[in-house]
Amino acid sequence: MLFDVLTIFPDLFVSPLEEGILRKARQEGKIRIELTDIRDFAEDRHATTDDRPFGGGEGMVMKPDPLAAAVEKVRAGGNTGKVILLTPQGRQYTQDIARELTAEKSLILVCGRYEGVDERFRAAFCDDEISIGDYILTGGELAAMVLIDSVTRLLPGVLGCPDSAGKDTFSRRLLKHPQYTRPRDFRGIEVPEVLMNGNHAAIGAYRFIEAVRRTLARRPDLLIQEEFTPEEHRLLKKHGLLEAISTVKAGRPDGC
Ligand code: 9D3
Repeated sequence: MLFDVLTIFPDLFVSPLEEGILRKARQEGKIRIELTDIRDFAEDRHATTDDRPFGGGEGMVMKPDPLAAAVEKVRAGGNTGKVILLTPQGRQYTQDIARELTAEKSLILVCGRYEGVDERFRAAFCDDEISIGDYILTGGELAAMVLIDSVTRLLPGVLGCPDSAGKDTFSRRLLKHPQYTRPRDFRGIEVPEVLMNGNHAAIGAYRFIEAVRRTLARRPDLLIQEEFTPEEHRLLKKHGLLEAISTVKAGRPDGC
């Protein structure tokens, strides 16, 4: 998959993309990341990419012409994919959107800065607009990296084990059960006995119940759409968790 990234800070991308799984995916040719400095497409001798908003107001707006010229350059270079603008006004990014994007051969990611981009560039060039959540960043660059990271790990052959991409927190809508490794005794706190005796059915049941307890406590919203097998239902009943789950599903996560 090809990611063309348009930014005024291409250097921000260097180190995050050059370590770990992303580095390996690039080396193996599973992804390509091309950085385009929007400033190279500015027309004046000061390489201006932003200007004051017509009508007045705080902050600066990214000029449409350097952005348009940068998109046209990557298009001419062969990227025919969707243009995605990273913006606080976009639809909120989720694992479902990451999965959708794995179907694309290439993408053009436009990182906004300042108070945003000129509306005429947005309307004429952007196919999609994505926000990574309700908090304020200084620009779209970190959001673009989040998107690249989360899409890349889903591509075939990127993770060692073909299952590990799908079996995470957000494939089944339950949080992960608590995990333990050596030592068996850490500062007087021991690993739960059930994990030490090799009874895999008991371990599976313990982990399922702990995952449900955690999800109920921290992310009850995730349980609303979750469905359980008859065996899981039996375990939930045995541990007295059925009522709490019904309450969540009835849309009253506070129990009132
Ligand atoms: C009027 C208030 N503005 C600043 C306090 C709004 C504003 C403009 C530009 C807030 C953030 C930004 C820069 N952010 C992004 O470009 C961005 C972003 C984000 O801030 N949060 C979550 N996802 C994204 S994607 C791009």
